[in-house]
Amino acid sequence: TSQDRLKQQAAEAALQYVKPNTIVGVGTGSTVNFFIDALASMKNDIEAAVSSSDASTQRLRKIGIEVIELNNATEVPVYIDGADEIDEHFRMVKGGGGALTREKIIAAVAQQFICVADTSKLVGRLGQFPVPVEVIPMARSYVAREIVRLGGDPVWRQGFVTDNGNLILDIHNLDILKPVQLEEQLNNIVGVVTNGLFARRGADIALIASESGVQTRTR
Ligand code: DER
Repeated sequence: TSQDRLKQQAAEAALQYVKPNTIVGVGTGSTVNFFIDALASMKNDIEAAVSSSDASTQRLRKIGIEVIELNNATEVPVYIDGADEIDEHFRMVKGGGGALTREKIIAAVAQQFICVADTSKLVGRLGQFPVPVEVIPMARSYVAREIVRLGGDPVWRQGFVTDNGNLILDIHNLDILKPVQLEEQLNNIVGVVTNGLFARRGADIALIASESGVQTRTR
């Protein structure tokens, strides 16, 4: 589709940020899959990758890139990942693919977070896309009640278990005026592992593909 072509263009533009002989942080999703496929062209120049999901790990290994544990990575200069939404302040909603916890961990470690997206992900205000929240299974109902108190409509992503063995609640109908504040409120609910608001630590660079080309936005 034309959106796939845009995702591929954004993904390929990210190659220029991967420094030779360094560890590259790799996110999850269909845009990142195009990035992984493009990485094949420079796989001999990559020391190794750290990966945010089993799916990305398998795709990286298939093209012959070594995937190592984050704890064994001396440094992660760049992390390339997609987003479900990104605003003009580089704040994002992520987690549509269910990998938000490991994505957020690698993003916290990486020196530069490079978001690759097609223009449909650009929003004026975050929250149209339901905000995913990873929760410890026994806390699901309690967390759902607390989210209702915050004004959200939590929907259990039934049948989905994360790579960490946890569950996901997707929060609908949030009107997010203060993304950093809401990120912290969600973090403070006992039983929440991670929430999909990447506002406190957003992206540093956004590569946004549209019909007129790939726009590089720097924070
Ligand atoms: O789940 C995620 O955070 C993914 O990065 C998602 O936000 C982007 O997925 P897409 O590239 O398939 O749209």
